[in-house]
Amino acid sequence: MQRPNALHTSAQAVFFTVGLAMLMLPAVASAGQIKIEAVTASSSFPPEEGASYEPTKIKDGKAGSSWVEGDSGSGLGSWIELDLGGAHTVKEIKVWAGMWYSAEFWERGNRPKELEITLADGTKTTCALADEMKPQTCAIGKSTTSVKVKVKGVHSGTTWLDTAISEIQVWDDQVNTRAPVSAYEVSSGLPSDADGNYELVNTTDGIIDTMWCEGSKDGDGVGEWIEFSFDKSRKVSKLELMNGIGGSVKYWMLGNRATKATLEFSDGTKIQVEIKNSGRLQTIEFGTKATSKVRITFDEVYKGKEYNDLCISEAYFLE
Ligand SMILES: [Ca+2]
Ligand SMILES: [Ca+2]
Repeated sequence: MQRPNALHTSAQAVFFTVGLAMLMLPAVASAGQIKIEAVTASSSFPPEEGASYEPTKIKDGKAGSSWVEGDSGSGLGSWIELDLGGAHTVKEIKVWAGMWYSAEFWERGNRPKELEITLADGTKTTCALADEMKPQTCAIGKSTTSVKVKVKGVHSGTTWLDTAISEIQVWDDQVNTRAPVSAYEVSSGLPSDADGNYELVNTTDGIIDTMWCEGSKDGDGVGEWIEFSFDKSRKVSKLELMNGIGGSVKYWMLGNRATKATLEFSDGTKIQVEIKNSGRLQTIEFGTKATSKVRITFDEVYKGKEYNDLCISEAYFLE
């Protein structure tokens, strides 16, 4: 199983992934997430072999694309500044540190270890980042029109001296209409491979090229289920879903997509819904339900051209 950001060192494969980026959706924003209007950086690594590392890669909604600094040395002192297009109360930023193109690339390049965060009024804070291939949060708690992130320490990669950040999300203190998920359960899951993991939590990260994939050996996804438990009973009425392998048209075509599913709520009631065989984020309305969890059992799939695994890239229940 390969993801759209799978590790292919051939220039052609890299070019293909990057070239398709323009055809795909922008980042999956939601209430609570602040749109980054523009980005500037101290430097960027020059494009090579068809792949590019410019500052906007930090806000394209894909973990598989990265901003990589192009300063001489290890990247200490390099910075990227996010323009929020106006004043927002920023609660926190979420950082995908390092090159998430694949687990191997992540190991090979430098990952920030400490970030100095400077707001528009000059306020500075520092944020320590663990050396883990997981999104990490830096608390802010202030109103600002921009967030500047400077690399003050690095976890050294095994091959490249340059420091990368794959994605940054900026969150405000507003109520998010997407019901918060406190626990995830699945009928099966594809094991982690060189490209990363396929855990259900990937469907609620706002990143289009991370996903859950079922892991049944011979099955095509029919009968498999995913379950989202909320922190408390929530009144939900819509499911926002990105079907299949997100992030690239080519890989989307290769994997299975769902076309019909049954939603089961905590009172035991069930509703069957149709799911569009589309790579865009779709909204499925099912009437208002007060529930503390929803299980989605897939009843029907459309088979992809190569991988007989059903994948879902994003899934949110809206209040
Ligand atoms: Ca990115
Ligand atoms: Ca995702």
